[in-house]
Amino acid sequence: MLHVLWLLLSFFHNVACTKVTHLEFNVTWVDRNPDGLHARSVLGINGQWPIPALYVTKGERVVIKVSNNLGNETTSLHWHGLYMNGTAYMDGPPGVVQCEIPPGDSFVYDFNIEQPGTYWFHSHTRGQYPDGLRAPLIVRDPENPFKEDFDEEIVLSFSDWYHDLMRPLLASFMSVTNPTGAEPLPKSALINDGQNVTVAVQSGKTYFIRMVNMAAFASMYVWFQGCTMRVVEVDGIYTEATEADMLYLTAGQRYSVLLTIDSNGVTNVPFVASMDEVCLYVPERTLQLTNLKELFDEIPDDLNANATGWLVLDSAKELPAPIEIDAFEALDDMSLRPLDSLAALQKVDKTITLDMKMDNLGDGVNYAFFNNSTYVEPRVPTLYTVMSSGEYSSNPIVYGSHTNSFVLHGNQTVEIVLNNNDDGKHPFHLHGHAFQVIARSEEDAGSYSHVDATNVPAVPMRRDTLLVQPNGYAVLRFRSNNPGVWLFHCHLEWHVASGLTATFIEAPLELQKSTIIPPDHYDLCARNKPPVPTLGNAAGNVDNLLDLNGEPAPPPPLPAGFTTKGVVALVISILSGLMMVGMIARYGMLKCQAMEAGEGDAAEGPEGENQPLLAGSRP
Ligand SMILES: *[C@@H]1O[C@H](CO)[C@@H](O)[C@H](O)[C@H]1NC(C)=O
Ligand SMILES: *[C@@H]1O[C@H](CO)[C@@H](O)[C@H](O)[C@H]1NC(C)=O
Ligand SMILES: *[C@@H]1O[C@H](CO)[C@@H](O)[C@H](O)[C@H]1NC(C)=O
Ligand SMILES: *[C@@H]1O[C@H](CO)[C@@H](O)[C@H](O)[C@H]1NC(C)=O
Ligand SMILES: *[C@@H]1O[C@H](CO)[C@@H](O)[C@H](O)[C@H]1NC(C)=O
Ligand SMILES: *[C@@H]1O[C@H](CO)[C@@H](O)[C@H](O)[C@H]1NC(C)=O
Ligand SMILES: *[C@@H]1O[C@H](CO)[C@@H](O)[C@H](O)[C@H]1NC(C)=O
Ligand SMILES: *[C@@H]1O[C@H](CO)[C@@H](O)[C@H](O)[C@H]1NC(C)=O
Ligand SMILES: [Cu+2]
Repeated sequence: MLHVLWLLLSFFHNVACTKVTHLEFNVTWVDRNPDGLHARSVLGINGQWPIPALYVTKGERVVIKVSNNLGNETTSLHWHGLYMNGTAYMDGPPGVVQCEIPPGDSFVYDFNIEQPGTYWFHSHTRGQYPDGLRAPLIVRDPENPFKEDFDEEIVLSFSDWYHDLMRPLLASFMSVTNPTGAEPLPKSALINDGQNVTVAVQSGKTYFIRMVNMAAFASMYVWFQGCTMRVVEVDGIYTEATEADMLYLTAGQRYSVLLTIDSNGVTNVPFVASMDEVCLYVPERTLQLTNLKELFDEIPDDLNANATGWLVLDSAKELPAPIEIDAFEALDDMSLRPLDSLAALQKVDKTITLDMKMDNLGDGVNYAFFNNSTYVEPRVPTLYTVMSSGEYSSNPIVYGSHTNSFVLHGNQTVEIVLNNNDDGKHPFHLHGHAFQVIARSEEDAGSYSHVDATNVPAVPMRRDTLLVQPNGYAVLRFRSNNPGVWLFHCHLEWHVASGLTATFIEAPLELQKSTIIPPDHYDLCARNKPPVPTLGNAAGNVDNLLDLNGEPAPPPPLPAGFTTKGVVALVISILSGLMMVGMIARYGMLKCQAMEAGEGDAAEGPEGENQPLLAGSRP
């Protein structure tokens, strides 16, 4: 029955006169060395990496068959910034709107593109996209309001790059030996997944330059030496042209600018992507990291924080090194005004206040929390719980105790108050929407107080990914006019791993009525190993939707009175102990060698005995 309905639906879908683009993405490992310092496996598509930008046109329908030929990892794709209006089940995150695509398997994404602008697509499988599975997604606009103002388009992606693969990095990040949650540091900055990029330009022409930060962790300052840009798009939203000499892009953010190449510019123009090092070394976290590093006598490698490219007017002339600058002064995105002048949403129907922090759980590992709750993927993908829970779908309990789930009624004005009670900067991304930014504090402003609500900008900036300052706040508003299940999470991939995610279930009853999940989505779950249930609540309980027995859960809290500092002290003392043992062992070994006696056991003994102490306390 479902199959027939689905066929009928797709038939009517097809007869409408939309252009349909069919693509096949064969996801495989390929070997690359993008910073020239270290060759490694990266995730490519159809044997290509860098993965070329995907160009589509507004109004088009795309059908993309993704085949997972990785052999040793599952995968999925998310279309960052697209509203997926009517096709929430194509949004991508496993455990939320679909199941993982297992190795050797495939899955079809099929959706209409209704928004123009600069987007990107990336894996939404745990920790995967920084291994390379990401690329810009450009939606061309036949009615681009700036189309008279430029001659050609340029796409630039920025990224941080790690020499190790994400699997081992995640294991060391989410470990009792890293109790402060210090994030692994990248090795290099990349532009267009490489370095020393040159882009041919002509004097007197104006370029529409689309920029995407696809990094795992690093925010980037970006500037074109000696040039002033005019910002015209932020995360898919056209803005009134706004001058800027420098931009700041967090992971997940995009900007488009108009840049005119001055006819008296005689030389080639360097442009730089420079990592915000303040966001890489969060004092509270790296303080401990430094101690541990010192303890291990491990000097961090040089960080290649800057990537340079050139706009080339004359390829016969030299590519000058960029002039070192002494201050980073980027445009404040709060000053941007959407071109459609959409006024601030007033009369808030529902406010969700989220206090975020990082802390340790009983396994000694550092996690991230919204109101003391860290995200753990439910047993049943949340969208499938919506579809199979009837009227209970309006009760947030069915989505589990560890998914930070909030049910939104349709067509309401929703406000998110986000208090960042952490010392780090966090870029927050909402799926399925662009939000208005009603307020964003400076660093150390403390929590938002509704008394501050007097200064609402008349026409607030809208985007889908926003930087929130350390120990500061942000207030976001949007209309719940897009039934679906949408994640709200920090876009630093490390913090997704540590649980900094919430789930918005938007208009679930309407979703049930308006949506038929394509049958191959459920089939994919059945082919997962082990199979993923697609019915019932977060625990997969069908009979009693309010019974969450057996739901996936985080480790228990630390014993009362135990603090992060305590864990750090403990870990340091254990590690120091191990080092001592190690030294004794090495000393012993030397002695053994010197004596050439059969006492080698004594040398290896202590290490052998102590190793499990650490290994055993890992999750
Ligand atoms: C995907 O690429 C791999 C490696 O090149 C190849 O062996 C395989 O046949 C391809 N699969 C598809 C579905 O194209
Ligand atoms: C880019 O140029 C710099 C400076 O010449 C060089 O050190 C670096 O290795 C180059 N990067 C690549 C990937 O070739
Ligand atoms: C998966 O395969 C790639 C490519 O062969 C390899 O580099 C990587 O280490 C493998 N991952 C694991 C966890 O074995
Ligand atoms: C990167 O560029 C900034 C700004 O010019 C400069 O201050 C910094 O020293 C550079 N970093 C490196 C590692 O060259
Ligand atoms: C989160 O905690 C804050 C502070 O206790 C509280 O005001 C807020 O209502 C809580 N949010 C939710 C969604 O429960
Ligand atoms: C988190 O838990 C602590 C300790 O139980 C409590 O003091 C604090 O108010 C809670 N925070 C929120 C935002 O609920
Ligand atoms: C929201 O408004 C749209 C368009 O007016 C309508 O189709 C939809 O049914 C409404 N949804 C709810 C839950 O009221
Ligand atoms: C989704 O579609 C509905 C109906 O066309 C429309 O009212 C709503 O504004 C759309 N939502 C978004 C986020 O585009
Ligand atoms: Cu974060």
